[in-house]
Amino acid sequence: MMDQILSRLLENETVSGQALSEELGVTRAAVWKKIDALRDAGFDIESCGRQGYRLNGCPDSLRVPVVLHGLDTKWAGREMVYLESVDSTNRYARKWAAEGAAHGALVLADEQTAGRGRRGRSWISPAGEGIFMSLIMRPHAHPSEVARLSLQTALAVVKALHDACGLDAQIKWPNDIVCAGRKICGLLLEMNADEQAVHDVVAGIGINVHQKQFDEDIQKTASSVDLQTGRKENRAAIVRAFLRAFEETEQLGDGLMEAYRAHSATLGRQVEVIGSDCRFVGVALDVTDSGSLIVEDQQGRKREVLAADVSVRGLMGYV
Ligand code: BT5
Repeated sequence: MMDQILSRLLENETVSGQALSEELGVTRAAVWKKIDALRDAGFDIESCGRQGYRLNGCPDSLRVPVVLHGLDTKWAGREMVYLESVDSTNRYARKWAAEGAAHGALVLADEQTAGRGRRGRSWISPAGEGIFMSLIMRPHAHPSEVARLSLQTALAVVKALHDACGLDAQIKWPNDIVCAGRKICGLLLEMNADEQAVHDVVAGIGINVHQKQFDEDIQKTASSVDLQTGRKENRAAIVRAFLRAFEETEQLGDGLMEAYRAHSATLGRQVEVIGSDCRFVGVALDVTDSGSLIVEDQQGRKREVLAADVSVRGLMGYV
């Protein structure tokens, strides 16, 4: 009911308590209680006598009506769930996908208590500080084509940060978004497929937005959007920009690889490839359509490196 009241307040200049109570089939006292709860959550709601209520200001909230307000996408985020706290939005989204969530459904959380990184690593997800979201897709694709979605997701995040915050971020292969040499976002794509077909893909995106400091182990490698722009950015605006950018990057067709290369922090750099059974230094030359990195080693051999297998470190630091 809180979200229904919130969307009326976002859509109209003033909303009468009477109209709300009739529409929602509850007492005016019940409406008043919810208005109070919204005020407690930071929404600036003015009571204007008989006219009812007016919304004068929104906090930095990821509640569904706030994110939907001004969203102009066709399919991305047209269905959305917001959770104040969840173990992992990817875990939640995979379950929702298995239960039949639509293509484009989005899970958003204000906090994750067990945010997941790749290969059993964790993603630090403090309440109110970041964007933790998972986009569910049902692509008509062969499992081998899913890598493209990973490149597309990375590009959409870069575009969103540019459009919403004017930030120039880059993609550190395979799945980090970096700015000034530090990680501001990590991506985790998980798919549910058999040999012939992909049933669903969940693209998990964790963006550091408001953090001013980080846990000791990531202090030297992590940053946040606010630290980079020097302003307090708006999380809902970034989510909307991401959903819009995701649909736009879908239209790129063959241009996707070119756009990806243009925003790569890895290509043309000396890198150290660290795998479970190999370790070598070389120059990153290209990323293939299937998402592998082509590295020329010191013997001049071109080696194809799969994202799932290795970590890549720049010789001069993290990127
Ligand atoms: C990633 O893994 O970068 C993927 C992170 C994906 C997180 C999103 S949040 C929404 C969705 N739901 C989930 O449960 N997950 C996704 P990886 O490349 O393995 O990087 C993990 C490593 O990054 C950790 O081992 C830390 O060293 C570092 N790290 C952890 N939290 C960080 C943070 N908030 N900012 C920067 N670095 C972090």
